[in-house]
Amino acid sequence: MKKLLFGAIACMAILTSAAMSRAALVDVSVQFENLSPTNGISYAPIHVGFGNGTFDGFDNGSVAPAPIVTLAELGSGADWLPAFVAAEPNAVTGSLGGGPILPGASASGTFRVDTDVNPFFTFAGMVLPSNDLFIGNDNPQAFRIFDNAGGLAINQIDQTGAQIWDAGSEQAIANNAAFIAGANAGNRVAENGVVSFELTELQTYNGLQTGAGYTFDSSLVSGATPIGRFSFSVTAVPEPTSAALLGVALVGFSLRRRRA
Ligand SMILES: [Ca+2]
Ligand SMILES: [Ca+2]
Repeated sequence: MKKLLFGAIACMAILTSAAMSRAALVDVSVQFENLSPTNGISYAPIHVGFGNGTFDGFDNGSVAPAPIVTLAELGSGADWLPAFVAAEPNAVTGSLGGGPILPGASASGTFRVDTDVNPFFTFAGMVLPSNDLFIGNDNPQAFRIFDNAGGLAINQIDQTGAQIWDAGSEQAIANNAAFIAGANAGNRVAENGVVSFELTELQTYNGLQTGAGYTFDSSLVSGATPIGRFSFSVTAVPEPTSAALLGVALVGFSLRRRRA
């Protein structure tokens, strides 16, 4: 009987320590839908990260930092993603979509995130066509996706036309714009401005053929027009370590029980 009691206590101790050491890991799926009307705006791949809320990629009213400039002018996350990880070595980052995300289309990705370490979501993506327009969150703590229990605190983030930023880095000249047929996006004329909300600049590209073949129409996108939506869903990560421990504990328990 003593052995049985000891076995039960040992079993509980192992299970308790397994539960306490458990990281709050989830697989979070992120989908970005381009809600812009047909012939409205498209997007370059959307770059995202889950972090601790300290990486701040840009500020409204200030000169855009270099990583946001390359992202807003050419759609690339080649500077922004490393800048995120340099600021937050434990952040989980990635990109949604491998090419332009056209009106009505979606792009998605799945990320393994420790909800205790990286509860905040940050995003940045170039608006197409444009010279330096983008969407993104100025405040790195604007979207706390996970609550303290590791559940989803936010399952959707909506964007409208009024939330489009101008990086203030490149003048709006259609011949130098990305996603305009025949233009050379590698050319640029410096704007020497600051980051600001900017919607009217889209008129620069009206009536021009986009890289996807449709003719762009800025009148389809007003400040209130839904232009994008992030949706989140989570799946718990199986825990091989605690499952194995549970197995060992149960075997030990039943052996002791048989002997007693
Ligand atoms: Ca900021
Ligand atoms: Ca500009």
